[in-house]
Order: sequence, then C-alpha cells, then structure tokens
Amino acid sequence: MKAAIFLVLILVAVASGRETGLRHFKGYKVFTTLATTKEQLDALRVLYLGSDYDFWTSPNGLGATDIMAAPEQIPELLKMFGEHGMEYTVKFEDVETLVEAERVANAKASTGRIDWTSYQTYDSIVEFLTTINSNIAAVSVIGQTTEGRDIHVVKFSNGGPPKKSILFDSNIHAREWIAGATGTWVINEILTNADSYTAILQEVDIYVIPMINADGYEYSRTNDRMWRKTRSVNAGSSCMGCDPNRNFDFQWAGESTSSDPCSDIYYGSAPFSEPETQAIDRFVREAEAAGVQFYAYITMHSYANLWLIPWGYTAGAYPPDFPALLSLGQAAVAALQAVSGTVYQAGQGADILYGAGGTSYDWAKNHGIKYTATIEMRGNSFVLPPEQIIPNALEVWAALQVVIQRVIETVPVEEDPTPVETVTSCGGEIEASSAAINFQLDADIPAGQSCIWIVKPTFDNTRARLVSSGLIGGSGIYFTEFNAYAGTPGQHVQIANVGEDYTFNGNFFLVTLTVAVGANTGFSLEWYSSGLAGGAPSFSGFAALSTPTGSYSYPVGGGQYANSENALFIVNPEVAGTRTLAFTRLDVENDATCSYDAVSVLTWQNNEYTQLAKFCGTSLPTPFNLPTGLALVTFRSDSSVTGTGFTFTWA
Ligand code: 0X9
Ligand code: ZN
Repeated sequence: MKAAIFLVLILVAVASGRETGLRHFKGYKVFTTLATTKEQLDALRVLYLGSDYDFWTSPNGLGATDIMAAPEQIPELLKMFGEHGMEYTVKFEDVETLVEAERVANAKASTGRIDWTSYQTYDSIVEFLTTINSNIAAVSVIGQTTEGRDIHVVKFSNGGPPKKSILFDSNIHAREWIAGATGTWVINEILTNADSYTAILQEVDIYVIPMINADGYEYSRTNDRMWRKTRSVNAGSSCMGCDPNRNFDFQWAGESTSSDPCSDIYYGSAPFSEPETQAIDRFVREAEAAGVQFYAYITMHSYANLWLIPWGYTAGAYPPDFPALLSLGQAAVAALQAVSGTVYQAGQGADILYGAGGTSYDWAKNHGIKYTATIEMRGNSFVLPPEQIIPNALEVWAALQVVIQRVIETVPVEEDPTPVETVTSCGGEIEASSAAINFQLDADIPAGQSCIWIVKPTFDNTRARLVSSGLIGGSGIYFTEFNAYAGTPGQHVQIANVGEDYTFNGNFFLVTLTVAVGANTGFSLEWYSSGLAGGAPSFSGFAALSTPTGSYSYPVGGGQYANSENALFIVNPEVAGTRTLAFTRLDVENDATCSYDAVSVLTWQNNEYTQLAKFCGTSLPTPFNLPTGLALVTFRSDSSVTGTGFTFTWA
C-alpha cells in the first residue's frame, strides 16, 4: 500500500515536472520568424551566434526560423523583431505545456519495457541491446561518453568476410528523442522480421549505433528537455557540453558554429574533442582497417522533414557525385512519403537549410563514404508525441531500405579494356565510361587554336593517359575539374608526359587544348573510369559557340528561366584572336553576393580557367576582353525566384 502511494506520488511528480532539477518552460514561447532581407537575416545571425536564445532551427536565407524565448526575454526579442521590421508568428504559446503533454503521454504509454510506444531511458535501451540474442546480430561497445556510459553498435550480418557496409546512427543531438527511438526500432525490426531481410544480408552488413550522445540524452530526460549538446566540462566556463554535430574534423569551426562554450552550436575545444565523436571516427577507421568498406552513412536527427545531402558546410558546394546522392535522396523521400503521406524535401544541406561546419555527414562524405545523409525526421518540434514513434519509424525505414537497395546495386566496376568511344573533333561532350580523344594525329594545328572537350565519366575514378603527342613548345592539354552545380572550375592538371597515368576523382572535367605555336601535330589521349557510378549532371542549358562573332540569348525560346538550372555556354571561335564579350541584357534574381542565382564569366588564361566576374540582378557588367578568344559563361539558379535571363555578344 505504502509502496503504491509512493509510486503514485512519483508518477504525479514526474507528470507535473516537479522532479528535482527539472528545468521548467513555463511561459517560454517559440516564435517563427522569416527573414526576407539580408539585413534581417544578419540581425538573426547575430542573435544565433550569441548564446542567449535557444534556436530550434537556424536562420537561413530562404526559410523560417524557430526561436525559443524565456518569459523575461520575450519583450526584448519582440523589440528586435520590431526594429528590423520582421514578421513573426507564435508557434508554441507555452513550451511547458508541450513538454508536459509529452511527459504525461510517455508515462501513460510506458509499459516498463521497450516497445516503441514510449520514449525510453538509457538504461532501458541498454537492456534491450545487451539482451539481443540472434545469429544475425552482434552487439559491441565502441566507446564511452564523458560520464562513462557505453556507446553500443549493433552489427547485422549473416557471417563470412565483410560485405558492403552501411552505417546508421542516431541521437547525436540529445533532445531529438525520436532519432534514438527510430534507431532502436530499426534494430528490433531486423531482429523480429529477420526472414524478410535474409536477401539483404546476403549482400550487405548493416551497423546501427542507436544512441551516441547518451549523457546528453539522459540529461534531456532528467533535467532539461531542450538539451542538445554533450555533457563534457569546458575549461574556464560554467557552461557544459559541445555540439557533437559541429565537432567533426571536416570544415570544423566553419559556418553556424561558435567558439562560445555556452552556445548550443559550440564546436568544442578541438575537432573530435568529445569521446562520443571520437568513438564514431575510431569505429569507422578500425572497421576499415579490418576490411570493411562503408558505402552509406545515414545520421538521424529531428525535426523538419528533410533529407540533407553533402556538402552541408556552405551553400553552393557540391561533391562531384552530387547527382547520385540527390537521386538517392529523392527516391528515399518518395518511398517515405508512400507509407503515410508525410512530405519530405531532399537537397544539399546548406542550400535548403543552412551551412554548418563540422557535421558528421560531411565528415563521412569527405572520408570517402559514397552515400551520406542527415535525416531531419517528422514533426514541428523536438517534442514528438510517443504515439508517433512507430509511424515515423515505418516511414523512415522505408527510406533507409531504399538506401540499402541502392548500396546493393552499387557495384564497383573495373576499367574498360579499350576506350568505348573515340572523338576526333575539336571539342565536344563525351559522356561514357571511357574514351579516346584522337585529335589531328598527323596533321598541323594552327597556332592560337583551342579546343574544349567536356568529359563526363560514368564512374568516380578517372585515369587519363596520353598515348602519343605531337604538341610542341608551350602547347598543352589540361584536365580541369568542373563543378557543374556551382559553375566553378576546381583543380587543374597538365597531362604532359606520354605514357604517364593521371588520376582524378570526379565526374566532370573540362579537357582543354592550348596550341601556342604552329606546326604542332595533335595527340591521342585516352581516359578510363572505374569504381562506383557517380552520374554527371546534364546541363539545363548548353551551347558550344564557335562562330567568329555572334549573339546568344538565354533561355533560348525567351520567357523565364527555370529553378535549379545549371547551364554552360562555351565561347570558343574556331578562328583565334582577341575578342570582346559583352552582356546586352540581364535579368537574374538579385542578392548581394549572388549566392542564389548567378551568371559567371571565366576565361582561359595561362592555361587555367579564371573567373572574371560573377553577377546577378539587372545591371550590365562592363564588357570582358577575351585574350585567347575563349570564354565560359555559366549560369545557375536556386530553387525559387526566376528572371528572364540574359543575352551576350562576342566580336
Ligand atoms: O544543425 C544541425 O546539426 C542539424 N540540424 S538539427 O536541428 N538536428 O540540429 C542539421 C545539420 C545538417 N547540415 C546542414 N544544415 N548543413
Ligand atoms: Zn540534430
């Protein structure tokens, strides 16, 4: 009887949030505001980079931002909105009500064991993991948190040598409870319906780390529902923890990060300063040292219904195989949506959300894992009612199975024995697994001539080799990596030595020939790609303009250009000579840094591409001198607001 009363008292205390040390959110509100000008966005960013407010989502150029404010902060925040003319809505009138409702629902649904109808304690999760008894699953500990909690990984395999491997993780962020619940649900799903997954496990090994930030998770349960970070001690500060998703070593301390230990986006005292991030890094390296090859890494977060793909560190930056990642993301969210109609958006993390340095999915991509993504799971806050754990898990699992399937289909391919295509013209677009460029093998090439071949290899690794060459003096052939989405060239390398191998990672190159003096004869260049399919983008607009003078207008039939364009126009007159490139019409979405839509002009000088200008808006740039007569005009547009394009002339 006494015990029963005591239990009731505890339940009441827990349900009303009166547990010792529990942070209250009485009168806390969440505001949603939309920055529509750069000035407003800058003002939000100042607040965001300070540590006073809890930003539930980060400010970005396009979308809404959710900010939580304590009662005493509200007048100040509203004043700031007012001063900057920012409109806002109240998303949650009282966060305590939200948190309290979750607490009650969770206590009510709790059956005393893990069954995905309520959120679990760390101990309950460990109990579930450590009692797994299955011939397809092995549980091990990959490290300990700051406070000494074990971090577990479950490996699913049907035995034998390592197969193509996939890694899922969750709860890097403490308050994103749905992430960990989904991680353990996935583990349970494979265990209980093992028969349905035998075919998959013939092809791949699956690793799941369901609870990375266990200290933060427990703290968010027992003390502060809105805790995001780890629980490490910061020297010289009373604020604890660092944002583990800013603590990875790729683009560490970059955008949306803070050096302030009190900030929710504190990047830590050094890359991998946290035992939790170290554990993931070490786990991946040790597995690789033992022969494991990871093909996919998907990290689970909440909220916002997003499938984010690299790069996430800054807008407009894309890995060379971005098209392959985007097509997987789109297929994954389509499968997710088919389950119960939940709508997700897939895209580059910084383009559709905000740039963030030191994140785990960028780190994994940079490390060489082909398919990486961050899932921001369903909901409009970190508080997702426990009855949504299973519906969310079902749809996320549908998406994850698309990833698994894509990895199964992704088979490394060897080089072709001989080039499958041969091109003999001065320039052209070559989309193939391999090719030979045999240009003017035994014939003269006039001085001053240049040619550009657009090379789109099918697979990620390309080996180029000069088979023969009659080029003399300052003439040469150059491989330039080209980022079709950003419209910018990257590394460039001269292919100078006959018989030598030049290797590249990427799916898009400009191969440029410079003829410095007359009485050259041509060359034979072969390239072969191998490895995994990348998928070079096809242009939304393309033209190779070779007349001595001319005019070109885009879009070609008039009207507005489309969203998400990536166009390339090559101005390369057959007859060499200096020329002028002039824009006579310009109507492109305007912003101060032209980071949404932009036209760029590049010239070929000193055997490399140099960007002369990047512009947007409606003011015409001053005309450009083309020293060799050769120029590239690139155009990209983002996912909203279009214009009527541009016209340029060359003469
Ligand atoms: O900011 C984060 O770490 C992630 N969002 S969350 O609300 N779960 O904290 C997003 C990281 C994904 N990458 C980029 N936004 N670039
Ligand atoms: Zn997160």
